[in-house]
Amino acid sequence: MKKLVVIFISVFIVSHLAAEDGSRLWLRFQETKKEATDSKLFRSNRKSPTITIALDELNRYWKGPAVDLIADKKAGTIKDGYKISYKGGKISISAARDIGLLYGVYHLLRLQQTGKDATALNVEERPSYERRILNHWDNLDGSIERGYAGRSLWQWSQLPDTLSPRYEAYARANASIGINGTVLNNVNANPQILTPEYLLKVKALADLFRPYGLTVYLSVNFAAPKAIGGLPDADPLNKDVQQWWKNKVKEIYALIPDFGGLLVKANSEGQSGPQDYGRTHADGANMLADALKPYQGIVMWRAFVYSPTKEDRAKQACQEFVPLDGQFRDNVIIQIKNGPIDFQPREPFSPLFGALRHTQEMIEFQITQEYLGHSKQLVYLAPLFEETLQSDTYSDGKGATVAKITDGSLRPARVTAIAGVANTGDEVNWCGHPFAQSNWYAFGRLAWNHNLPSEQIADEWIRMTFTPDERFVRPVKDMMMSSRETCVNYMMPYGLHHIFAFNQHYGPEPWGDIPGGRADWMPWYYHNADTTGVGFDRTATGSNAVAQYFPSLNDVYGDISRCPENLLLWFHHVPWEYKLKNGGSLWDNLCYRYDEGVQQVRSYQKVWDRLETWVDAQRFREVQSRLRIQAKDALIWKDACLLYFQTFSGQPIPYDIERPVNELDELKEQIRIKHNSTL
Ligand code: GCW
Repeated sequence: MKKLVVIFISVFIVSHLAAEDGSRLWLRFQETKKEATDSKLFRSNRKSPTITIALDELNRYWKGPAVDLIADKKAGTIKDGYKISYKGGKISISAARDIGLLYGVYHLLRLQQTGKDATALNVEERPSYERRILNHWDNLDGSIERGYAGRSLWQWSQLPDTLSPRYEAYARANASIGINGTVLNNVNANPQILTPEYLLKVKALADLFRPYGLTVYLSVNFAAPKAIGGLPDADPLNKDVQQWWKNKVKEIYALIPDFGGLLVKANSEGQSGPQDYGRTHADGANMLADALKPYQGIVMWRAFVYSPTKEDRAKQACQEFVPLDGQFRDNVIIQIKNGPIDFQPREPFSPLFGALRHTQEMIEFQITQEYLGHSKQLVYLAPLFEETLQSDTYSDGKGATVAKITDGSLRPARVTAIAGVANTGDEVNWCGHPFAQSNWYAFGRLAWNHNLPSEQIADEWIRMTFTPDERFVRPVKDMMMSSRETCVNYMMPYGLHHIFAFNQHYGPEPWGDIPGGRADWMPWYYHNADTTGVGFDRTATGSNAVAQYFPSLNDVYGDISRCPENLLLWFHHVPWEYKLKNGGSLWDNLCYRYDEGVQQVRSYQKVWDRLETWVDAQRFREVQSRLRIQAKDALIWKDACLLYFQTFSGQPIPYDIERPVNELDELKEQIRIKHNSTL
């Protein structure tokens, strides 16, 4: 009998929770049953499509007291900000813009969903950045560069006539976390996006997104005037080229009056740019800025530029852009990746932050996990984002954090913005890994408030996405909060970087070499392992990249005894027997770190398996099977890196940790086969 009851209960739990496929993201509000007259509980002094959405959300999901939405140009709120107050049994949300009211409604729903008290409120919110933008690396053929959650959400062949219901769901998800811009296409841009045919498709999306406050931007190919405009060149000083862009921008604004602007990857990784014509990045950016200026559009010009010269790749962005400081128009903003190389598991912040004193700067994060385990590994990225934003650049003495440099508080800025490379695709759960949704969420929340602790964001997300029950929230939060460091441990501890398998950037390939290939794409370029030690000497005796940082930070980074250990091999070539702060040698510590990473993933498996009763069957299994993959892959990372580096260190792997279970030659062969199958 007892057994039967147990079976009955577990069947009940499973079937009760089984309906979840992750498609609702963190927006798992429960419909409230209201009488028709209840809609009077929610009122606004203004009508607009945005306010209709806000009222509808309240009607469907809000269980608390009556809410007034007060649109008031003089509400005293900044930009998209809002105020929420509670008086006489009623909640009022006031905002200068309609979108502020919608954001306020999502604030209330978030409180409700996370089990927080939604009365006794006295809240004023204002965004850290005016433009909070997703960058989609989506191609027009439906593929996504570095996308791991299926194909593009944009069904270009069916647009503009057929509109997928996911477009609106996407806009709503973004609005719920304050994201207000989206660059629809890959920075490796197909010029076709600017043809009249595609612009009509873009307009259809812009029209759908507008009520959710989501503005559309496009990436453009600098050579477009040549590629689709029939001009002989794309020289930014050529009057015909300038006129072509002016006409094109006019055409865009005639279709999309609130179009946001253009994103450009120029003279980088094979993309064309002004340097093709002996012009500078400023010449190129300003030409586009002049075309956009009459419509209040902006240019986001990427600083991700490097070429295979003898110069350390980490130095090249500063070398290119610092001499141009002050030459950019006031509607240009330089979009800088968080680190000087490329979205690695850990990098120092890019030294370009703060180095441009008369040029607006924005940060670009990567939400899609190109270098952090794709959609197979559980890695919560908010601690990485937070680490960079709170890094002190010392550009203006102590306290000049990347956050303050980019949000306009340290230096006046006409445009403030932040970008994240999206991790969405057409998979049912949007992001592939159920936990990858947390990275989209976290990016939005940090873009709204860059001082939010990543732990608080994780807490909110878990409660909304799974359950507010503490017995679930606590262990899952611990797992998320340590997950980025875990990934660093089993992939690239102590500042190692870019030792990934060529091109696919998933597994390890520290031995990787393509004879005659670009040195700056080869792992050995970055790790420099030899019998004396490992790491990239970026001090004065090496590339001297440390000199690009401000004093006193450059002294710290440049001094092996003061350099933070988590960046040691980024800045120094360190002898294998060098003693770290704990007294152990670099080699021994490296081994312990890799092993620790493996053990941490195994501990996540244990944590997750114990939580089965709290999660619906589908999402439970999806996470469970991905953790199994992650555990296997962490072991591959450890064995590959330790066995490979051991060929240089010549030292034993400390006897108190698990022995490698893979042969180096077999690992090399496996990766080689993988390469061939993806070619
Ligand atoms: O990280 C590298 C990626 C490229 C990407 C490039 C960039 C869009 O491997 O796929 O191209 O960065 O940011 O431009």
